[in-house]
Amino acid sequence: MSTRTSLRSLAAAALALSGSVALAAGGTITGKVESTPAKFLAETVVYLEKAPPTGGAQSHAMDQRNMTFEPHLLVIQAGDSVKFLNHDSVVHNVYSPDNEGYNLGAFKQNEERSYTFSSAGSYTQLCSIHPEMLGFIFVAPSRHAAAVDKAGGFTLRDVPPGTYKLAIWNSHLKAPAKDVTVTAGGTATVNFSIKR
Ligand SMILES: [Cu+2]
Repeated sequence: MSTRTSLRSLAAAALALSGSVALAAGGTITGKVESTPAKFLAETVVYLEKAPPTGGAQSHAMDQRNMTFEPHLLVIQAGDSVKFLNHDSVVHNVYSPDNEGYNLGAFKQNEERSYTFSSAGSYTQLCSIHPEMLGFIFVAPSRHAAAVDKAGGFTLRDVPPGTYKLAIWNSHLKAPAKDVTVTAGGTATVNFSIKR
């Protein structure tokens, strides 16, 4: 084989490889959740039940502003941490009775506390000083998890090809998990109807 030919075939192989890598990037799962009653729709997460964790730990933030937790629902991956902020002029507390539970004490404006979530699951986010304050932190097994949008829509991107159980979490309602098969570059559509 001449040097020129082998270089040319090397370039062709590299091109083929980069093409297959782009293709292997994964597929998309999209769909819509219908909620009965509709008032709990915002408190819904769609996630892959058994998927390996993706990437390293990340840091997120949940603010306390105008006597509410913002965002109302935060979706993270097990091992991630959340910084709790306080932008109100009053003292707030941060605690959850769920799973391993935590209580980060009371802290005033512009102070913050951090917590690392080691176990997957849903955490009701409460403030002991203001019982009307309520938020949720959903700790998913992987980053293939998303809160639904205002219309109930969701999209999980870059899912490695394979067959999974697509599960749904809601603060009050439920629906069984569904099987979904993801192909490289493909889009699978899965809809849910959640009720009591
Ligand atoms: Cu408070």
